[in-house]
Amino acid sequence: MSAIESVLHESRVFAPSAEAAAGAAISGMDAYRALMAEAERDYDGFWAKLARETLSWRKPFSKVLDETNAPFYTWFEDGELNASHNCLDRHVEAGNGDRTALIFEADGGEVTRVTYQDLLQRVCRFANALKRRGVKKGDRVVIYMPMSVEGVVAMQACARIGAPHSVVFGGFSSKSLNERLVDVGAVALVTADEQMRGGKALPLKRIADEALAMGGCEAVQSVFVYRRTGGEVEWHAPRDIWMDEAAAQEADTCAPEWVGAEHPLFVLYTSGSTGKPKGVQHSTGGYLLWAAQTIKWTFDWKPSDVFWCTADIGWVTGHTYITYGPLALGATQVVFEGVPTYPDGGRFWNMIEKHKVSVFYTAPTAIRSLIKIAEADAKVHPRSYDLSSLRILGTVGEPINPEAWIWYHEQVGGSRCPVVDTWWQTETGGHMIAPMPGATPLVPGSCTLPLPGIMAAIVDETGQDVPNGQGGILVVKRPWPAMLRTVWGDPERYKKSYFPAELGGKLYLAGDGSVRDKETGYFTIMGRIDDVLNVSGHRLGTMEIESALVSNPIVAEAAVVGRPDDTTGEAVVAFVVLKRPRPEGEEAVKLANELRAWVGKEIGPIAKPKDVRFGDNLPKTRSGKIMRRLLRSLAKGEEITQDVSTLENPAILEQLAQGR
Ligand code: 6R9
Repeated sequence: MSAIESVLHESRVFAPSAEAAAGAAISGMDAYRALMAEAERDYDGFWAKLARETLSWRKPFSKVLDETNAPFYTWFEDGELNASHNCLDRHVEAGNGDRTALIFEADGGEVTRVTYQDLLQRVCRFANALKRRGVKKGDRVVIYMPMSVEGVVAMQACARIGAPHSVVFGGFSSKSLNERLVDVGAVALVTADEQMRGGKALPLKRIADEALAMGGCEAVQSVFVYRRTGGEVEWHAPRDIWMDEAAAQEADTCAPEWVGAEHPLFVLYTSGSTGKPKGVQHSTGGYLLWAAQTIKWTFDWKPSDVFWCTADIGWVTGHTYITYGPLALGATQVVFEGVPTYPDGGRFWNMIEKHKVSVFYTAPTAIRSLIKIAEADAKVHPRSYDLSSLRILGTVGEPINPEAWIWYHEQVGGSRCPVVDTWWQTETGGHMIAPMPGATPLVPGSCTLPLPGIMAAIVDETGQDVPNGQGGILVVKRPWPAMLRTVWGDPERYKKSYFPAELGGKLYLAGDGSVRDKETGYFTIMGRIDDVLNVSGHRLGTMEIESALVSNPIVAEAAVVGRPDDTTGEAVVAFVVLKRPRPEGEEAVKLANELRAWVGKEIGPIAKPKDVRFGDNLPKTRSGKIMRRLLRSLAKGEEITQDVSTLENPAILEQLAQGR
């Protein structure tokens, strides 16, 4: 049975325990339905109330949703606020300055605690340092940093002065970093000397120097460098400046820059179905509201919780569920520099025990890899640790197979903690379809129901609703506050990608396929319907990888598809035609490795194909179109049962099926 089939046949239901329901803010399905009904009755009123309760506004808004320039929607437009003020000052002002904001654990295990008061001062110092270097409201700052207190400080400092940040994941190559610096028009870059992961140092500053030297980003006047390891770096004075030295000269107060609710808080690049990544632009007010609100609902968050989201700040999950959401609520959270398997596969469980984590949020790919390790070695099995502090478990980034869900529930959560499977995207800003732990009965493999106010639905290719039980295209029918506002510098692409005319121009197209259960209406996500792969929860465009491959001088043509993978969810398979005769044997192995390294260098190690197969050609129709569905079957090792009569060169299938 395929993973999807096993999800669709899943009949186990886990109702909230009486205890979980009793202590929850949203308790029981009637409470959920009442919120949903409230949103349907008075959409503006519903959101306005949440925005007033959850955020602190410098100038109150009088308008809620404005649809006049659809699909360029605005929310709370005449309101003014500052994200960093909401995340820091207001907690300090309320007397909670001594509360721990961050429990930072480094790769090697050292722990640093930062209170809200400390964090505010550090953010102010760095905000002043940015200003001293001429960075002002509206300027873009790229952040290319390891997981660190400094990374959070850099993001919050940008928010404080109204300079939208664009965080680039530390695993991306110099070329990817260069493309993002150029596209977003950065005036400053914040990086580190090196990054530590699993005991290994990676030269971030060197990659950043390379990216800057590639050109097109001459507007970058300042490079702030966080001294993480003390490793050697090349220095370009006066452009380069140590982050600690810059901050030391500055005052520890900095008045927040009040911005309109629609002011861009950040731009985050993500893969789409064409070659070039899209700069997803988020607002300040609507985004921050949802970052905080979803933590209250999906994780039933309480002030006594110790929250831990294992994502990297380079992805949207790290933005919403590390830098913004938890801090907006005044939460205490763990921030982790390292990897789940270092020094051993018990690292997560050890940290949960040590820091008494109560809400734990991670990716299915991490769970799947830790299952394998734990089942092979009792010492690092979750049962060897005291995980009794856990209350709620969450997953994000990709579908979770019921087997992994059950293991997570039983072995990590002691059959006591609800597992919330959260479906959302870079573009949606925060959770969209997810259970509420005190209300929603859980079904492994299903993200259950839309959160209150989210009008998710499944439609066919013409935008018509399909009945439950019938698969289709996942859409959102009404705008919501945390939705992306545009694609940076490319409003046309925003319209075309997310509000396509074929669906009527009014439905938000998520890019995922989905089906709702006949009886419960629960959603199950069936994966992307476009040319986007999901490898270990990371989005990768097949076209992006293809263009990286064909930029290699020995490659004539390449086609990339995904293949289901037990650990990473999907794996990248590349079919390659060289400008020289098709290699075989050792030569093929050698060239495949070279091409993998090439892709690692062009995009980043996450994009490296797991499998590279060489052919004399690719399967094409007579009109020259590559038949990707055939390649997908070949990648899976399936027998070709499809109609191949339109194929120009059927013999090629046998060659490509053999692999290398
Ligand atoms: C938050 C994040 C978004 C894509 C999305 C979908 C997949 C995310 C999921 C899930 C099944 C879940 N996805 N959560 N699929 N179940 N709970 O991951 O953002 O990196 O933009 O990826 O990830 O395919 O469209 P992003």
